[in-house]
Order: sequence, then C-alpha cells, then structure tokens
Amino acid sequence: MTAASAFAAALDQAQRTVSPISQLAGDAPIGLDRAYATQHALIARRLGRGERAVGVKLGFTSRAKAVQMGVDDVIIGTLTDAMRIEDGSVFDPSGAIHARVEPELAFLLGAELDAASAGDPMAAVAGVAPALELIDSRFRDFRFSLDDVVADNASAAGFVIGPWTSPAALGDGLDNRAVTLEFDGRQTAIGSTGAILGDPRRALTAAARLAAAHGFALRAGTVLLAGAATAALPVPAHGLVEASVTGLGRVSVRIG
Ligand code: OOG
Repeated sequence: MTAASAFAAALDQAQRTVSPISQLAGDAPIGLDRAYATQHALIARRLGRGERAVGVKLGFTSRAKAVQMGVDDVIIGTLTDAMRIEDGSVFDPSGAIHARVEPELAFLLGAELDAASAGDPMAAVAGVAPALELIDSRFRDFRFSLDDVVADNASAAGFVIGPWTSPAALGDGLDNRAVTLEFDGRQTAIGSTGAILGDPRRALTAAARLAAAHGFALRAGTVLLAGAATAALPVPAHGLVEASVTGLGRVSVRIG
C-alpha cells in the first residue's frame, strides 16, 4: 500500500513543477483517512519550506460544484499564506496547471470554532467578506475521485479576500444574497449565497465537524472559505476577475 507520504511527495512535485499527474490509486480508492493523511503530509512539506497555515477552505458545499465535479461530499483543505493574494493584486496563471476561479464567501474567525462553539457558530465570527478562490487540480484533465481531491488539498491554489463586514453590521441574513462573477466587467456567472449549504452559516458547522473528524484546528484569527456559490470557470489568460456579494461589496484579482 502506497504511504500517504509518497502520495504527498507526488502531489507536491506536481504543483511545484506545474505538471499534472494521474489519479492516485487508479480504480482502487485510497480511502478518506489516507486521503486526509496525505493532505496533512503535503501541508507539512509546505510548512517545512516556511509557509504558514492561515485558514481552511471547504469544497463541494454547493450543488453546482458537486454536480460539476461529480462528487457528493463536503471536504476541507488548508490555506497557507503563500496562497493569499491581496485584493486587486495579480495571479499568474503560468504557475498553475489549469486554474479555475470561483466566487465565494469568507469568514474571519474571532474565536476558536470547535465542537463546543459549533452550536452558535456565528458567535465565533469576527467578519464576513466576498472572496475569490483560485483552484488548480494537480490531476490530469481536472478529473479526480473524492479521495484524490482531499489528498490534493481540495485543489487549493490561491484566494483573495474583499472588505470585511462585522457580523453586527450584516443586517439581513446571509442566506439569500446575489453573488456574481465578472470577467472584465462582463457577468459570467451569477448565484446566491443560499447555494452554499442552503445558508453559508452552515459552512461553519460543517467545518467544525470536518475539523474534528480529520485533525484540523479552526483557530481565532484564521480565515474560513465557505465554498463556491456557482460552478467554477477557467481563469482567463489575462484581464480583471471580480466577484460581488450583495451588501458585502466586491473583490478582484488581475490575471497576468
Ligand atoms: C475542488 C474544490 C472545490 C468548492 O468551492 O466547492 C471547491 C475542485 O472542484 O477542484 O473549492
């Protein structure tokens, strides 16, 4: 049986050399536990090179994403400081195999989110923001099983966070706000925050459950990306990619 550390080395190499690899175990699933062990080993390699863990991301919290990728379970991955792109700054697609972009919602944790605090998860939230996520599967043709994509750190490649709004200033609920994705001012996708588990606040509860089950910590001061509100689109060769969420403002990244 191939060890998680060997799978992690292959995924790490794929990302660093911008060369896709085959799915990890062909038709024999590697199993969810070994998939998360692989992801942890992959992140340990990055932290060993000086990166810092700054948050987590959820995957497949929306039906649109689950259908697009043919998988049906919420997963969790790790965000590091090397993946962070300042709002309005540049993402270089030549460092990615076949990057895609998704409009999302981000939470800033003001307190640790764990099984005890998950009953009232918004109490742990210090801010909510529109976000863009850049994803890049290290697997050929962007095709993977659930185990593969867990091992590949949920395809995480980059993320951009817009302005934070404090929970006290949120006003209406979070479950029915329009989310748009625009390329050079042209609307390319539209969705609703309700696409994220019916209400993105459920992403907090889901994250607490997944974190407890798979050895993640959701610490104060870290970011939680709640998952895409629409299907992902290929990153254009150049231009401005922007997302908006009603009442929360806009976030952008320049491609090139
Ligand atoms: C996996 C990442 C999914 C989301 O928001 O659902 C994800 C992928 O589709 O490659 O980030």
